[in-house]
Amino acid sequence: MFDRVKNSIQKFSSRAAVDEEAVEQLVKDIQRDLIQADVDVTLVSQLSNEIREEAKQETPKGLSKKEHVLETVYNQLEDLLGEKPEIQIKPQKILLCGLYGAGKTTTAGKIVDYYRKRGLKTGLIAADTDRPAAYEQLEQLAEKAEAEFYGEPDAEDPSKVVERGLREIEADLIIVDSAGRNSLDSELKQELTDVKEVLNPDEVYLVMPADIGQSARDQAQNFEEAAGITGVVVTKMDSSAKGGGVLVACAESGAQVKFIGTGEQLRDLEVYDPVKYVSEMLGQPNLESLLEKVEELETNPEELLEGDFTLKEFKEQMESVTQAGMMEEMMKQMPFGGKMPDNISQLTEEKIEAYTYVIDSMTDEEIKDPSIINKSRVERVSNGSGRTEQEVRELIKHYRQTKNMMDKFDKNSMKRGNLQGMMQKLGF
Ligand SMILES: Nc1nc2c(ncn2[C@@H]2O[C@H](COP(=O)(O)OP(=O)(O)OP(=O)(O)O)[C@@H](O)[C@H]2O)c(=O)[nH]1
Ligand SMILES: [Mg+2]
Repeated sequence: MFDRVKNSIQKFSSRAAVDEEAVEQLVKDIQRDLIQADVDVTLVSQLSNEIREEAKQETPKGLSKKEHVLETVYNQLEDLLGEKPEIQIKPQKILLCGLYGAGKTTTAGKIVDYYRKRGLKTGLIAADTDRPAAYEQLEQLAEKAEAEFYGEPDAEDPSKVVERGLREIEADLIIVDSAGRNSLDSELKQELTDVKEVLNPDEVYLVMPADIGQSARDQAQNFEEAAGITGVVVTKMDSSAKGGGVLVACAESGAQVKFIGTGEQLRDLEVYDPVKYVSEMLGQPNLESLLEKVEELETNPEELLEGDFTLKEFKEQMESVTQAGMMEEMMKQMPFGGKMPDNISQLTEEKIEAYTYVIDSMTDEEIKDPSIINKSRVERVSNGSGRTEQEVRELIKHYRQTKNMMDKFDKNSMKRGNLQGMMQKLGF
């Protein structure tokens, strides 16, 4: 949905004149985009009317007609997508529930990973006593996410497992993974009630996959009645075009989306941020996701120093800054001020495109450790990418300079507890 709406908005933005016909075209395009994402038609129709009405009003001082329309679209989309949750990094017990295959177990691993990276001691309890291998699946995830684990391979009563797990595990943050069902039947209701009684959870999150579209609304309402959910995790946003529909449906039913899952790996979890989605759709640069990343690094500086900042990350970083078109701006805000090596701040989109080809011609090994790229490798990469050897060498140099800078940045500014100072330096 987000890409589609973004395209429609770009189409509108590139118009020379904004007249009634242009607004109508934009409304039609966005209608189609939202309906394809399985957003409720009544809501789509309301949004369309709001945009049409607002566009007829006098343009506020200081705005062009185009900006006025875009601002209206922005506000409307933001309303549709609900609020950004407040995710506190504090000790708590979370129960995950949902239907078969929603992504509960995977999400359990992702959430403990998220909190561990932010300094909490974590634990997982396997309360899915129905599905064979559920125990092993969670145990493996616990190992990957460095969480404590409690489960009983042949247990029958989930609430008993939770009771014993709570005694065994010593952690700040505990997640209980429950069993799925085809539907929210009386058995599942009872099971959740029993588990809740012994666990006394701070949060009960309903896990739903993006592809269920607007039926998320009824599901959220039913689980709310049965289990008193305090939030929702929408998974598989990466593999469905209906994610937008789920997000809108949740906002409508009053269920707050807390996290979204964007892939199968532990790191593929994001705090739900509607403002970010909307600003991305409207093509505005966004510092918030950068800050998220900074925050993650702050409690985990080893990862950066261990060479996690490979050419691949470098490429992603380059792409994100040019997309936003604000390399300069961003660099000015950084703690090292204007001390950026000149040639880094002179990165042009053209150059970055060239670099992208160069990186695509490298082997995984070379991307991980560019220091192995000797003369003959430079030659090969140059031939493969259709770029000059000079450009290949230049890229490696840029990468090194950036990595050095990141290392310094890390050591000086990201020490535990120093985030606040850093935020201030960043101008927040
Ligand atoms: N692409 C993608 N796949 C996901 C995501 N979250 C989970 N999956 C996949 O979805 C499948 C089901 O995930 P599980 O975590 O086992 O789901 P579950 O709700 O625990 O399933 P049951 O315990 O059988 O009810 C697995 O193959 C996961 O890898 C996601 O955000 N993106
Ligand atoms: Mg499971």
